Amino acid sequence: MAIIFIGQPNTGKSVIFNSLTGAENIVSNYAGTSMEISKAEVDWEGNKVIFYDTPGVYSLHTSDQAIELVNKLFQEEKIDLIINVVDASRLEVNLALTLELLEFSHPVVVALNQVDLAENLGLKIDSQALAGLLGCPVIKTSIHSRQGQKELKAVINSYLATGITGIKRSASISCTACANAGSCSNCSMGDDIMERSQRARIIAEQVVDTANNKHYGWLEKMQTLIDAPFPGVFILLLVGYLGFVLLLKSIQLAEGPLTALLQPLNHYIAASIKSLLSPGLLSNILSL
Ligand SMILES: Nc1nc2c(ncn2[C@@H]2O[C@H](COP(=O)(O)OP(=O)(O)OP(=O)(O)O)[C@@H](O)[C@H]2O)c(=O)[nH]1
Ligand SMILES: [Mg+2]
Repeated sequence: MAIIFIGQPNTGKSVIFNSLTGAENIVSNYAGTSMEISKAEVDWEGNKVIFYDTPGVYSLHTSDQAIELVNKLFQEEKIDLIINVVDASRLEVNLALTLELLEFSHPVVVALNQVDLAENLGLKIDSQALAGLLGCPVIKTSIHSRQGQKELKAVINSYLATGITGIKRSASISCTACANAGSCSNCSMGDDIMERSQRARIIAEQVVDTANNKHYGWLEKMQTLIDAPFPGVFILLLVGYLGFVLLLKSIQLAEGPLTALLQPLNHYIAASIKSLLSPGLLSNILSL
C-alpha cells in the first residue's frame, strides 16, 4: 500500500510524514522546504506501507518542477491513498487543491493541520461539516498538541482493513445566498481553477466560524501575499530592486564624506611610502 502526502507549501506535510514514519525530513517555516519526493517504507501493523512526502503545490494542473515530480509519481507508482495536508488557518486558499484532489479516483483524507494556529486566530472549524461537504474524512491535527495523530492512524488502519475511508458526501455544496442548494450558478460549477476557488470560498464560509476572528496582523498578511506565486514573485523582485537602488544611493551619499575622511590617511600612507623607498618610478607610483 502506498500513501502520498500532498498539500500547499508550508502546511506541515513533512512534520506529519516524520511523525508517522519516524523519518527526519527537514521542516522549516519557509515555503518550498521540500524540493524532492521522500519515500519511507514502514512496517505498519504487519503490512508494508510506503509513505511519500512531496514538495508543496498549489495545483496539479499547472506546471513547475514540483508539480511534474508529483504527477510523475502518480504515473509510475500505484498510489492507494492521498493524505491532503491543509493549513487550517488558510482554509479557503488550501481547499482549492483539496477539491482538485477529490476529482482524482484515489481516496482522500484531509489532515486539517495547524488547528492550534487557527484557534489562536479565533477561527473555529466544523470538521464534521467539512467532511460531509467534501465527502472524505477530515481530521484536525496539530503538531504542538499532537492532536489528531491517533485519529489519522485509525483512518489509515481502517483503509488498510476495508479499502474505504468511510465517509460519503452528506450535503451538496451550497452557497450561503442560495436557498436551493445545488441549483444556483455558484453551486453547479465546473472544474477549472477559478471555479474551484469559488467553491472553496463557499465551503469555507459554511464551516469556519469567524465570530472571534482576531484577523491577521500585517506580518501574516504579508506572508500570505509572499507565499502565493502571484503576487509573491513580483513582491520579492520589487524588494530586491528597491534594495539595489538603496545600496547605490547610500554609496553615492557616503562617497563625499568617506573621501574627506580617508584623505588624511591617504596623505599619511603616501608620505610613509616616499620616506621608505628611494626616489624613483616605484615610489612615485605607490605614493600617487
Ligand atoms: N503552529 C503549528 N505549526 C506547525 C504545525 N505543523 C507544522 N507547523 C509548522 O509549519 C512549518 C512548515 O512545516 P513543514 O512540515 O516543513 O511544511 P511542508 O508542508 O512540508 O512545507 P513544504 O515542504 O515547504 O511544502 C514549520 O515551521 C512547522 O513547524 C502545527 O500543527 N501547528
Ligand atoms: Mg516539506
